[in-house]
Amino acid sequence: MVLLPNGHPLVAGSASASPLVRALRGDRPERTPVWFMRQAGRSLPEYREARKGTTMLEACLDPALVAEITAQPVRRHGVDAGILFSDIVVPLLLAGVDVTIKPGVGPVFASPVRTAADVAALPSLGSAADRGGFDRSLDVVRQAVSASLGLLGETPLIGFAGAPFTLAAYMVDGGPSRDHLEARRLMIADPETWDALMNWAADAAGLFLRAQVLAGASAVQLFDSWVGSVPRDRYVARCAPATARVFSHVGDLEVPRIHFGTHTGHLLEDMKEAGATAMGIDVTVPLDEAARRLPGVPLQGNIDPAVLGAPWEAIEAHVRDVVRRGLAAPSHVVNLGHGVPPDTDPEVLTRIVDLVHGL
Ligand code: 1CP
Repeated sequence: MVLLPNGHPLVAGSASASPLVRALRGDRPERTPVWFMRQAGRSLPEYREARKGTTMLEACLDPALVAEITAQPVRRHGVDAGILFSDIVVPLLLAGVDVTIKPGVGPVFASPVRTAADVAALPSLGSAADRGGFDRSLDVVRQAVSASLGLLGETPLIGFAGAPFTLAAYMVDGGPSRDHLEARRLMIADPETWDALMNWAADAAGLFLRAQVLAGASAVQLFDSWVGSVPRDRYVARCAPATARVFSHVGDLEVPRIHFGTHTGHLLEDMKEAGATAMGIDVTVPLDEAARRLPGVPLQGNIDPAVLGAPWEAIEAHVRDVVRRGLAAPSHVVNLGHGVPPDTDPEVLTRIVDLVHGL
């Protein structure tokens, strides 16, 4: 059994009996759990207020502020989970990579990583055992998790990381890109350099996840948001092994492992195979179809974020349809098919939570 720093067994206590964790383990709790990807963020006025005068990455490194922002959507909407307020590039920053988050744009890297020499020049990560520089720098994440648990009470916290392809898509391109062309080029032109970069990103993400779980996160989600641009054979050969390496960093910890990407209909089985215990489904695959393709696998998703701006009757009909299709899976955590659009009326999200809880 793994013990938390406070001496309590991992995933003991109320959070492990929560509807979220029960559903992620394949159970159907009385209340269907619901949370929203990007539930903490610009759709909330209290978030915009809390973030005033602080850059995104400064905010991610301030444990008290992280806890407050993590708790905001739980307080407001009554969702069944908090997700740590952070970003997929935070472990890269903590490892010593020169990255910023440009408002309205996203992650931007000072030096794109494109050659064997660029990969060799990435900071060493050491291992959790040797308490090297990276492990020590993760203390701020551990503090942020602890502070969040303090505000969340009985509500479980989800830890997360970016999967190696999605991290590499930013690192190779140097920032957000439409089709991740530079990354997909490197994957084909120089597979050795690509694999080395993927393994580095896998260890950074894996150690980040592990730190969150050991500090008390009840479940993890690995975001491979952009891997849908990769054809299946190349996913299996050049992406899945590194994703499996991320999951192996938390494989001995008894927490559910959710895996999610957009436009990944062609990859669902392979993504599950890489080591997930539950799958997040994007809007392009109906949940009943996903359930047929992933027998026995708990599913999460997949309300279309585009419906959030529609009249309530259309939203309600869509949510009911998603929940009905989700009955084909052993269990279902209701979520969106991707993140909350920043201009979403937060009252709509609260109403969806009430609707799902009442069904
Ligand atoms: O409630 C939450 O979900 C908040 C925590 C969170 C998470 C899980 C943030 C805060 N970022 C993420 C993960 C993340 N970051 C992903 C995977 C999830 C997804 O697909 O949505 C990705 C791809 C990123 C990269 C990123 N960071 C982008 C996307 C850029 C692109 O390529 O189009 C952006 C805009 C950011 C910045 C960011 N991260 C988080 C917030 C709230 C913001 C906006 C910052 C701001 O307030 O200006």
